[in-house]
Amino acid sequence: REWIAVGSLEEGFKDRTVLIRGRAQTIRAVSKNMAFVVVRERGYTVQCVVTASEGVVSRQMVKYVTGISRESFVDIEGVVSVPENPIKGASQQVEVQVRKIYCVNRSLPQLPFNIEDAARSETDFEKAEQDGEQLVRVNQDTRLNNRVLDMRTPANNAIFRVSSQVKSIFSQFLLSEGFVWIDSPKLIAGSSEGGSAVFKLDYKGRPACLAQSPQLHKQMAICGDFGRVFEIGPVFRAEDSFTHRHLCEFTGLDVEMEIKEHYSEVMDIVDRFFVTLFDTLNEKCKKELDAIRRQYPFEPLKYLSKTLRLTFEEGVQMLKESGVDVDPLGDLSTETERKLGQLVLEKYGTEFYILHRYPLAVRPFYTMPCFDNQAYSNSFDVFIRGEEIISGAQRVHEAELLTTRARACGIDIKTISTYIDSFRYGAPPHGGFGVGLERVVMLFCALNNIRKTSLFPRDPLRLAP
Ligand code: ATP
Ligand code: AMO
Repeated sequence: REWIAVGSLEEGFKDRTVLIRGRAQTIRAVSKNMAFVVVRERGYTVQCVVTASEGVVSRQMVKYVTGISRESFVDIEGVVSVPENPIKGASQQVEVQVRKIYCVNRSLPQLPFNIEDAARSETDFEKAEQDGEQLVRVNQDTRLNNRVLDMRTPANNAIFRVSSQVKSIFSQFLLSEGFVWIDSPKLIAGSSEGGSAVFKLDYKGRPACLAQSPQLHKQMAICGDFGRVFEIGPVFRAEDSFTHRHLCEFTGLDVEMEIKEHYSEVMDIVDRFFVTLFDTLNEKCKKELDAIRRQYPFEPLKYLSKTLRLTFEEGVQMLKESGVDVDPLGDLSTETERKLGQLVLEKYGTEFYILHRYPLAVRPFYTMPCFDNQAYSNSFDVFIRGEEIISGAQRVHEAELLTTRARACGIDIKTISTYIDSFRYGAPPHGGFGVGLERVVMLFCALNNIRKTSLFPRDPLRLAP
């Protein structure tokens, strides 16, 4: 007798007595003497057969089993067998002949939706339509209102395992490159990115807000001589409209580092980190990516071993040549970013690239202007499948210029005075970038909505669960 994970049950266990714990996903009575229970654990399923037989399993036991509600937790002791025909409706190709079954914890009998329904792919729906079958669709709001149930589908469970790997690879990579892991405050006096998208709150009688990014404090850590820092933490944005890629709270992966000569040193880190990330995910998360792909089919991301870098001007030129009219000193709209992504894919064969030297006017106040042309800046955005996942730049490290730039961008200097003062005692040239974790996972897996990659998404209407 040994506890075995459902996902590892295979032919090698034939005739062995095993103990499994999982959820009763479906319970089906065939007769008074026989019932099937599909048990699910961490997205893997196995069919368990309860057959009444003298001295082994009683008829009452079969009846008891049919009374267990779906999603209840059960412990099963049984013998592994290998059926002749392939098993439909379970991931494991062996069965467990039940000897004992114990209901550890019961679910309410009425579920908001069945997990199998929430786990279906578009292909399942198309096939059912052809076969004249009616399948239940579970819409996004129902899923998110019952997120705990929704997380139980194999694809969703896999998404957050991938997300966990991204954070792990990010921290391991940066620690090995000599970065120090910091935590900056989330309660701050003013906006850190400029603009109005801040959540205001009362801090013991004083106005305060939730940090829009760790921007100011990660730079202050550089002034504190850490050389290279990173952070993984929540970022709050009071977004006031709905898109497939904006949340009001997301996880920021932030980096800040001294620069010796050029902001390309920051892009080098982006380049090496992301190539490592994609390689490692493809290698270590095969099972998870397959589980996601079964419900949401996607092509593996195309990326180069050395990340393509284009200047903003080159991007504008490519767009113009393809007939898209863009302001050479303005920002790119979501639509033009997508178009440029397509053009880059056609020309360079990559869906991951860096666009740098953005016009200064469209970047935050702390961005360093280009030395050779003040209309541009030492900044960059990074794209996956035509959508932004990173903003980064060299920063202004001189207090007077910083003050002038902040004023020009309409920032109330009083709210950032301690930040500006930290540059008055000598500051090294530095730069960094911020990555949106949920966007990286969404776009790596070509998912269509950021709510799929946020465990408990916060958007303008959603504050629960
Ligand atoms: P960043 O914060 O670095 O700018 P982002 O992806 O939010 O990252 P924005 O520059 O804010 O990019 O926006 C790019 C485009 O996305 C805008 O031109 C606009 O079309 C669209 N957009 C941004 N925010 C919203 C929003 N809250 N609602 C609708 N559309 C938005
Ligand atoms: P930015 O505002 O571009 O830059 O944010 C960095 C990255 O965070 C993600 N992101 C979002 N993800 C989900 N919902 C949102 N509302 C949202 N807004 C942004 C994106 C984006 O690329 N301080 C700078 C970074 C830096 O220069 O170091 C900053 O915050 O993936």
